[in-house]
Amino acid sequence: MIVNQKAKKWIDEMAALTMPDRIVYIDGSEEQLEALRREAIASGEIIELNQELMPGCYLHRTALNDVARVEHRTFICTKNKDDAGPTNNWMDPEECYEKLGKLFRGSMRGRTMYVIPYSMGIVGSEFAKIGIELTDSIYVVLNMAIMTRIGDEVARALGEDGDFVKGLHSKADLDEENRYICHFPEDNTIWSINSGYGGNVLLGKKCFALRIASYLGRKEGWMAEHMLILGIENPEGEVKYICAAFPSACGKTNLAMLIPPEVYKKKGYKVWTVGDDIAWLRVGTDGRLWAVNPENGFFGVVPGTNEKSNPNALKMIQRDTIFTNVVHDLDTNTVWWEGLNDNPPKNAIDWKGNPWDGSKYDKKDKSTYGAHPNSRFTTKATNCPCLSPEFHNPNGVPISAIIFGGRRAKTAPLVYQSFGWQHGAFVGSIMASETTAAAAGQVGVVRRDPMAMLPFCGYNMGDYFRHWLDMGKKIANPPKIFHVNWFRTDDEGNFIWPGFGENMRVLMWILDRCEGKVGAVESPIGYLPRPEDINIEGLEGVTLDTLRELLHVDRDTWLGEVNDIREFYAKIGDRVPKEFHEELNALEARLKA
Ligand code: OXD
Ligand code: MN
Repeated sequence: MIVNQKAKKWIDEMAALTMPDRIVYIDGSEEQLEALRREAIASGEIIELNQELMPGCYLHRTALNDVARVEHRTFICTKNKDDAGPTNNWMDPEECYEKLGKLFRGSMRGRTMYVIPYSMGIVGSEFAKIGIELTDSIYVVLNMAIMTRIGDEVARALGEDGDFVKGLHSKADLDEENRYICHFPEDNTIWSINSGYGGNVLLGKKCFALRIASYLGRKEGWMAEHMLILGIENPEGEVKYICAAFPSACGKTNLAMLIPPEVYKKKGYKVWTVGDDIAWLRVGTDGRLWAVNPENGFFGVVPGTNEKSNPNALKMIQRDTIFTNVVHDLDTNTVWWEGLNDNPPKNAIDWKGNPWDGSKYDKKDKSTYGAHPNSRFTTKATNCPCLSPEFHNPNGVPISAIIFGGRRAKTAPLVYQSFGWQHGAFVGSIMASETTAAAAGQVGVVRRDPMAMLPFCGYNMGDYFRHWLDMGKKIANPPKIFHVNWFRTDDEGNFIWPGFGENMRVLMWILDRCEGKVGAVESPIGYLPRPEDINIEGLEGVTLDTLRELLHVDRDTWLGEVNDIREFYAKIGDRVPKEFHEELNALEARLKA
């Protein structure tokens, strides 16, 4: 039960606006969730899958026009336009409340409003933050129950006068033209209307844990980042932790759950997953940077998940999982997606709800695909076979290395190390990647995506860069900062590096660098590994020559990058720290030397 006075008043106001028939408070109990599942099955909102083969698994299909985050309809509403900055869409807060208020008015008529108290981070821990989401979607309730900690224990932690993020969501009528995902960082508020896609409506995730939290982090002296967190345990049982930022759908979940190659496994190395998408970082009393994963589950991209790419993920989605927009195999009442195996079902329904015959599926012809490229699983963190025991530690884990990465066919080498925190922050700021299906729009275009935060930074990107530099000054023992690129291709467009579990070989070089155990070659862009320092034992098809190719830095291509970055900085404007311009000039000078 909610006893918080501000919350009660706000819920009353939002109910008066949206006019639901009923208000149901979500207590977090299994009985209540089960009753909601039954209701959603009866209405067709979710389909119950084969409970013998896949216990606790369900399938949901979104509307056809509602399959990804909508960045062009996502707004940061600050009083001063410059505080949102040129990389965000902006609306004046009053204008936005008024405009969306009209859309929300009566939008829950005939429906139930669910009140979900949720915590990002371990309930009641020093670093956790509380939100309340009001929604008219059972799908949202069921997903929030997986992705966050919800219910009575959160309402108790909120108490009578605690602060919380106010999240209002209505599917309304899923009208694309009136779809808005709006953030009001100055009053801890999120309004989302006319969507049912996870990234737009599970308000704890991108909206709160990144956009609102990045704003709060700057105010309060910590950081909210689009990063996975993993631990590598050596044969002596010591674990070192790494955070890595990649743009959406570039393999964060796969890297977070990787299985070490045989050479490492037999020596006793293990990999532990702490998080796959979001890290909240703060400076510990020991002067190191500590990370927690504020989420409680994984909302991952399904296509491409298989026994080779991510066996841990495949295992964890066999039970207690909600699938969205994958193929429904009618013979077995299970699910299928592109990249799972070579046996697509013949008697099936595709993500659009149409009959689908897998014998007509042709890998080379996307029009024959049955699952949406951004189809998703939602599953509890505790389902993950390699979940770190530290996942439950409210203090989080100390970070040895930060990795930035993107999907680049040519420019970026397999790995390089920055010269220090300031240069490392600069390396993060110039990140670029070829776009994927996680956001609506054209796929395969290169776009600058600083720290993988372009769609998720809740304030001016220039101020965000400054915050990175300020944080660096507060960390006595800062993590070392690296950049990786698993996606370099040869002239025929084939990936040169095998990726997946083999990426551990690169992580090992990174950790060796952190511990001063291995040398490096200084290049204009940073420290590069000597090819012989990347362990390729037991790796077929990769030779020292392959590594030389993967580590090659082409000066002309990079001088082209410099020009592109200069234009990008100009777009962000005069809040880009002068230190970053100096780093860019220094990079150019080194390339020309
Ligand atoms: C995600 C995304 O869902 O980045 O994690 O789009
Ligand atoms: Mn993400």
